[in-house]
Amino acid sequence: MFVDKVEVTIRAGKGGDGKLSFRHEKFVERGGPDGGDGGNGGDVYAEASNNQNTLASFRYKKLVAANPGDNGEKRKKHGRAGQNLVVKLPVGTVITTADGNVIADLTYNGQKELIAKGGKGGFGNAHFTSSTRQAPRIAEFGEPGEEFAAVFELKMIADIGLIGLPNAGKSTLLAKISNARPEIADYPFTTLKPNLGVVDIDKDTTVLFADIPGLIEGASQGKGLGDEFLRHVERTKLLVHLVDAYQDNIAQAYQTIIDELAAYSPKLAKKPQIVVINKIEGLDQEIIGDHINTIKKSAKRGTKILAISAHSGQGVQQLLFEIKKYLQKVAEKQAKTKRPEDELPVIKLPKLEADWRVVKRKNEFVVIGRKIERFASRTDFDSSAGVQRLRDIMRKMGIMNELERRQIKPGQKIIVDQNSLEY
Ligand SMILES: Nc1nc2c(ncn2[C@@H]2O[C@H](COP(=O)(O)OP(=O)(O)OP(=O)(O)O)[C@@H](O)[C@H]2O)c(=O)[nH]1
Ligand SMILES: [Mg+2]
Repeated sequence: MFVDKVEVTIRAGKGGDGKLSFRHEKFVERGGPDGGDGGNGGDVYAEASNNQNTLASFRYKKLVAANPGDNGEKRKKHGRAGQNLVVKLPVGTVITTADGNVIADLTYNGQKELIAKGGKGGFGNAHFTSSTRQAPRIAEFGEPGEEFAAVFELKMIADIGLIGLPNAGKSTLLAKISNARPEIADYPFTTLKPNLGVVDIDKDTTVLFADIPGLIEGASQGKGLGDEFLRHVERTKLLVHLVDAYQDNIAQAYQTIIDELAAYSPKLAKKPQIVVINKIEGLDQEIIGDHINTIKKSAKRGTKILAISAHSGQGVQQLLFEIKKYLQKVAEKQAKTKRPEDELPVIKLPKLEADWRVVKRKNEFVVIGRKIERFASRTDFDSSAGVQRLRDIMRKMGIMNELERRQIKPGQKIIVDQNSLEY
């Protein structure tokens, strides 16, 4: 797995404030309330896109924010809603909160997830006109948008894993077909850590290859560089198993890798493979044919066996063609069997909107709950009418009853969303 990771702040738009105003008409000293509502703040969405390959653009852009809603205005004019922000991220990005809770796991192109909800616009005073309250001197603040510290983590999962004994030519092949420039040399263990290369098979097919260090007999017991690098190809769709045509014992060279895969994980051993005999540029067809037959005897029935020269490029196009064909087959099968959404561990925000709790703290009572906190965030605590309305809402929600049951005394403080009001 190749990880790219950035920390950002996500901020949805604040809702616009409601307006407190009264109609001015000729000859009328003070008309009815006409303050419009604030517009809702913009939401922040994350969208997975194949056109995005890295998180590099977030290295310096640390704030990801949607626009706020406009404030309400006189003459019942509502504020305009803030524009939503759609953040394009590479497929494979996982978005978590700073403490590691998964918010969205972007696994397929075009997947779009809401990650932060904009604040609701506050009601203007025109909203509160009723027969009993003809001239309300009350307007709400817009609610803040959701905001949190987030981590974008891109786990690049290679489509194809290159495996084989040291010196088989894995890095040479990667260099031939991709943008990667791995180290290549005629001694074992040239590659010490995995290399990743992007391969454009044709104009519609881009494939990610992982070249890992060579395996030797006993790698599962720590011989050579060990086998922990196999972790990097565990989630690939296909393994390309390179065998050096100049090995004294082709069958054994092939079998060593098969055994080491099985020792690492039976699941990995079952992963589909294309076996590729490499370095054939100077060899007779007959010898190449013998090599292919040798491997055919040990390989599972139906295994594709090809011969190439990573150096000269002979047979490489055909290999890429076979890889493309195989990936298409996998994609078609996936499309038939399940929709991508089925396996998404997307965690939605809690739905406990209306729930609340009262906690006693020394001389004061703290009210916790999403809905009531949202009301509080929209309340102007300097306005007695605003505070009274919050009290009314708390009574309606049953919070006042609970406070009374807990023997709250007049003058004691009630804390909601870091604001306080007196009982
Ligand atoms: N003649 C010939 N030599 C090749 C070919 N492909 C690779 N080689 C040579 O084989 C040697 C090993 O190549 P690498 O690409 O480093 O092999 P590797 O499998 O990545 O090796 P490790 O990283 O050590 O596991 C180098 O000297 C290459 O030049 C080929 O098609 N023909
Ligand atoms: Mg190498």
